Amino acid sequence: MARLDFPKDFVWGTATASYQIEGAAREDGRGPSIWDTFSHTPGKVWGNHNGDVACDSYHRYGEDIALLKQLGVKAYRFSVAWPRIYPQGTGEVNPKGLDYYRRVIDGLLEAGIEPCVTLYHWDLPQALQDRGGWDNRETIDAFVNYAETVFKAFDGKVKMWITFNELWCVSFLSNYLGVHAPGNTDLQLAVNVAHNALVAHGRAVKRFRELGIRGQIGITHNPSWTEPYTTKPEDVEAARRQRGWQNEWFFDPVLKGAYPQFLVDWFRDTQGVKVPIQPGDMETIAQPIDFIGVNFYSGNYGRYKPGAGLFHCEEVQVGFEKTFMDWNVYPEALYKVLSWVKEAYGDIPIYITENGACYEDELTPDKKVHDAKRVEYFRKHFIQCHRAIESGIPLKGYFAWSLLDNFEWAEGYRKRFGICYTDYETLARYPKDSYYFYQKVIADGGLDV
Ligand code: IFM
Repeated sequence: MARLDFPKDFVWGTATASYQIEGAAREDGRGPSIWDTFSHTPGKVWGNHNGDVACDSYHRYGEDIALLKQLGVKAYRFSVAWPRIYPQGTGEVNPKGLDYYRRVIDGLLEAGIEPCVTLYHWDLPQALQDRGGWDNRETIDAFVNYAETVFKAFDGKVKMWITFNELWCVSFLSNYLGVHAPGNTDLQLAVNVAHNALVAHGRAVKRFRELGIRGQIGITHNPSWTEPYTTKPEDVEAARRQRGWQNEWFFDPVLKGAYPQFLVDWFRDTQGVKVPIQPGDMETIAQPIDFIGVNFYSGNYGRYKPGAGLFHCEEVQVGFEKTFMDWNVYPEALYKVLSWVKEAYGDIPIYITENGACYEDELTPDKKVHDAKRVEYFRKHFIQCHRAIESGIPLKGYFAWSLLDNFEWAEGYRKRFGICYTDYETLARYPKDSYYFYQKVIADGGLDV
């Protein structure tokens, strides 16, 4: 047996997002978001579920904070719902929206937990979508204005800020693959959305610095790892394109100030799609940031197959164990992603801002959940985190996804990622075995493997 000790200042945390947990969709002046529209459109979400009530954290945040305190985390990552602050996206600020987050933030600080705020975890005000959403550069101005309001309101209390969560999902999953709100299927639109949101990120970081807001700011991407199935050049190239789409397309502009040229060429030559770069955009996007957030779940093997997806890359099934999302359990891919970040971008501090697994959990009659597979998933990923730190990668913290079972977007409530079980009938929360496992890892500052 070996002992894996983590650095004393390693930030252990857990994460959630506004639309997935808050509910209270029409309360205290909150305006509609694209997720209200999407989830209320029949057939878009499994079981036609929606986030009207979710985990009701808008009213039960005190219970959530008590769970976090008992868990022993140093930090809690949550997102602010833009339509609570600006119900129409711009215009008059809604003080009741800010009050809610003030209550959450003060509660966390009283419990000795650092709040980590994500400004955009997908709930774009519907009023902005009606004017083109992220395809319209006016949305960039609206975002910077919203960010400024939130920065000023919580300056000094929040020390860790994240502009955007997972722009691959915001752009390609939502506007090319049509799986998430607003549900479009247009590649040029998806590329525009990614670009404009990246500009919004850069402008918000710039504003953060100009205002002298205290703390650190970064962005969270969701890299995946496609390993070539063979060393044949066509397989290597196909896997490289697949990784580039998921990874470099978002990391390079932020950390290098340019899109990966091989993919720019690919989009132009094979799809007739161009990146709508305006003068000054790339400098704006590449504002220095303090850390990079990595949300990691899975990886795979890929090989060249004409016509397979955008990049002629087909996934090869090599026998990985799967989660209930049908995602491969491939912990070494986390190490590969972290190694690639260091190799490609140098010593930028990295936080794993999400990692976790979905399984079919059952609540026993005595209100326990024996989620052994999730425990094993965490254990294997902690081993890779430790390995990364040992090899000199500046990994500073880890946020488990998620504190609670919650609204899993197009999958509704049937897919559970929580370390606490949510009973959607009563809205009671029950810590699972994985919660107690994580609690012990945090208390011990590491684990035996
Ligand atoms: O639930 C999501 C989260 O909102 C963003 N990252 C992936 C999670 C699991 O799908």
